[in-house]
Amino acid sequence: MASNSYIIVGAGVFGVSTAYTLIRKYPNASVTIVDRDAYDADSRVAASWDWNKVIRADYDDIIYCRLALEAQDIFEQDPLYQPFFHKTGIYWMCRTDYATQVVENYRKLGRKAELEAVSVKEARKLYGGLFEDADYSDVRDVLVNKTSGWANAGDALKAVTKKCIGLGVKYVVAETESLTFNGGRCTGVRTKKGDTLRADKIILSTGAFTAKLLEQAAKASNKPEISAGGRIIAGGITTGMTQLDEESYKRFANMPVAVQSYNATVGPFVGSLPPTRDRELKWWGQKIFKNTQNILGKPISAPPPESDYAQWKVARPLKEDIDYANSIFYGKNGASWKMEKHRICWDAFTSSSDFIISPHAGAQGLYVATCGSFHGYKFFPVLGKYVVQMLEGELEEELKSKWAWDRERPDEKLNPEFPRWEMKEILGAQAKL
Ligand SMILES: Cc1cc2nc3c(=O)[nH]c(=O)nc-3n(C[C@H](O)[C@H](O)[C@H](O)COP(=O)(O)OP(=O)(O)OC[C@H]3O[C@@H](n4cnc5c(N)ncnc54)[C@H](O)[C@@H]3O)c2cc1C
Ligand SMILES: *[C@@H]1O[C@H](CO)[C@@H](O)[C@H](O)[C@H]1NC(C)=O
Ligand SMILES: CC(=O)N[C@H]1CO[C@H](CO)[C@@H](O)[C@@H]1O
Repeated sequence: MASNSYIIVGAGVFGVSTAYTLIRKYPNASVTIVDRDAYDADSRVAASWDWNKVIRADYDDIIYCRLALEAQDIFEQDPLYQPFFHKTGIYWMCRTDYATQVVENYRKLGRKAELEAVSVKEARKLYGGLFEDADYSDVRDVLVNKTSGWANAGDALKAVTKKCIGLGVKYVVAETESLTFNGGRCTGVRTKKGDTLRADKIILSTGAFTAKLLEQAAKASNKPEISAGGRIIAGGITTGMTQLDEESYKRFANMPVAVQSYNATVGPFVGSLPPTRDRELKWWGQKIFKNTQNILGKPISAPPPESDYAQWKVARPLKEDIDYANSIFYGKNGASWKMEKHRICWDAFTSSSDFIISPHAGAQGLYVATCGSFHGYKFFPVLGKYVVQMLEGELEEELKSKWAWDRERPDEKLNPEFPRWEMKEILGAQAKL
């Protein structure tokens, strides 16, 4: 049974994919997206709004491997997504037995694994020696394949959002400050300006802001059970770009997505993305950080309070993280590159890096669909399908328990990607931004 009105807070991949699925399934339903930024704004805070993102299916977790293959098929075939996908392949410097596990997962899923693990010696010679000077210390093998690539992330998000609006989805630009309740039921959202919007189902796809929003709603309604209570952590990571000159561009234009992976002791994986049409080559850094603040009396990690999350104010120690990333991929080949743009990108994390796609246990009519945990973008074309299954109680058992609001959560220390720094710790004396 379809309920006929939905409010989705947040126009990143989780929210937009949900809106797109709903409006096609129920063309007469009222589907409203509320976001603090216009979908075509020049600058947005969404993690999903980016120059580019890696689209890969090489997961050691077989569930995400299956979902990523499903999503990648759509990126390749659906005319809505296809223009934004670039199937460049991947070059994955592995320090664990990840490569073997990925190959095994493909086999189990009955897919032809167009990927293989090659020795470091062989790998250095691939792609005309682009990665000959990378840091291979402790690397066991390099996973190379043709199936992965990258997407023009912000452009794809804009195109799908526009399509939703064309199909009748309403897009409201407003900051949601709180939620409204009638007894145990969530009935709508209240904006910062004081407007109230109501619907049968309220879906929060608010990314890094989610824990803060839930805290505000808990406080305003005197419902402590609405708090995220440690389930959702906002984490930040620095990205940086250089613009290649014509000559380097020729060399790097057809490069694969490159990844350096480590383990839970050393740190998260670091990546470098092929140049965009503006010849801009991108990295993300190795330092993933929380920004724990006192929010209504509780220590909660959230993006900086500025309306743009202060995402363009990147302090020197974070820029150095990008210089470091450059050095471990390109060594002397990239030593003279000048970094042109830096951004801090904020996402919502769980300790297992699993999404939360679940009814909120604290109120009826309230749902959470977010927590991309730094790997959510690639699932853009399929997220909505699973969110709608969740809304309708039809999510398969395995996904339901993996993405549940209430579940056992593993020790974050076992997760290499989990934020292990405080932002102010990295910024040190320069914290007075
Ligand atoms: C540096 C970096 C690199 C990444 N690389 C990859 C990659 O290569 N591949 C990959 O698959 N994934 C990657 N990810 C992860 C991916 O970007 C995220 O998991 C995903 O985009 C999260 O989507 P979302 O919809 O939950 O949140 P977001 O995209 O952040 O969207 C949340 C939206 O909610 C809005 N919002 C929040 N609070 C409010 C409020 N109170 N009122 C109104 N609106 C509000 C925001 O404006 C925003 O538009 C990366 C993330 C980062 C940060
Ligand atoms: C992680 O890798 C480092 C160096 O590569 C090694 O010293 C450490 O023991 C590894 N940790 C685990 C848990 O495997
Ligand atoms: C097994 C396999 O398909 N390997 C390929 C991975 O991608 C690189 C780059 O396209 C090819 O050179 C390999 O043959």
